This record gives sequence, C-alpha cells and structure tokens, in this order.
Amino acid sequence: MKTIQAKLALAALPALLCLCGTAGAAELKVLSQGLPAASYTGSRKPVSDAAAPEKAFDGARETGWCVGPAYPAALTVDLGDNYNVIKVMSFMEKPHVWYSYIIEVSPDQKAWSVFADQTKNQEPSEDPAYTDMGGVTGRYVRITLTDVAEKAKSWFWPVIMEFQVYGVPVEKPAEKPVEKTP
Ligand SMILES: [Ca+2]
Repeated sequence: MKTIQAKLALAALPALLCLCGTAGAAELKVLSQGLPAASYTGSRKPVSDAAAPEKAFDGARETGWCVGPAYPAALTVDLGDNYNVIKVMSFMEKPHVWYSYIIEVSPDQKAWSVFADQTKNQEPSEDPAYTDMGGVTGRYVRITLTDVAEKAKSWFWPVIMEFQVYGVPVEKPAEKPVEKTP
C-alpha cells in the first residue's frame, strides 16, 4: 500500500508544481476512478465477486457494489492523498426508487466530516444520479446507505452502480526561501 501511495504522490507532483499560483483554477476532476482495487472497501461482505466494492468505481454503469438487503451498509474510497472534495455523484441501480444515505469525508478514517446528509431523503435521484455538492477536505470518502423505499425492500437489493468523487488538490503553501542573515 505504501508503494501505491508513493507512486500516486509522485504522479501528482508535476500537477501540483504546475498549479503553483493558479491553484484556484484547478480543474474539477473525478478522483475515485482508476485507483487500485485495494483503494475500495465495503463495510460488509459483497454478495459475490461480481458485486465487489471496486465495481462501483470501474466506470461501467452496468456493474455495481451490492451487499444484499442490509442497512446501514457503507462503501469507502481511499483517494491516496488529501483533496478538497467538491462533488459526489451516486448512480443507483434503480433511479426511480428513493434511497437515503450520508456521505462523509475523513483525513484518517477516524474523524469523519459530513459532506452531504441525505438520511431523510425520500426522493428518487434525478436521472442519472444523486448529485451532492460541498467542500470538505480529506483523503477517504464514504457513503453509507441508510434506507430505501419501503415498497422496494422486497424486490431488490440496493446496488450502487457508480460512486464518483470529484475534487481538486489541496492548496499547499509555497515554501519561502530561507533568508540568510548577514
Ligand atoms: Ca460500475
């Protein structure tokens, strides 16, 4: 895991250098896709290998993460570094049925800050996804499914087809050269 993190840090270095002085104009991009499988974890065992956590991050809308009819159930992605998380899109298998959920962000998987609290939601997602906007800095992003429409409980298991986290690199203060005293 450390090797992966080091590689990610090295990959991000040129981008960070280029952003010096213009970090405010950083492009909002999807951060959660294309990471190694070890970056994704679920709070419960998936119903099959085909429903593993990484299936919610593979860019394919016909695959997803599923743990069966269990609430709450959480899915977490490790972005590999701290980012300012701006937007999260949650693509559910059945967009015409409502889901309630909460999205949280953490720097260390211990202290979690709420990004979007939709635990009282009873509206189906706008096609094609629930879109939540915010501004929380962290490395780990977690969605917890808390409930689904009562009528749906008997005829399907909730599946998140895609979970997309968008953000920008954290602005890091430029190091000032140390002035030598004469
Ligand atoms: Ca997928």
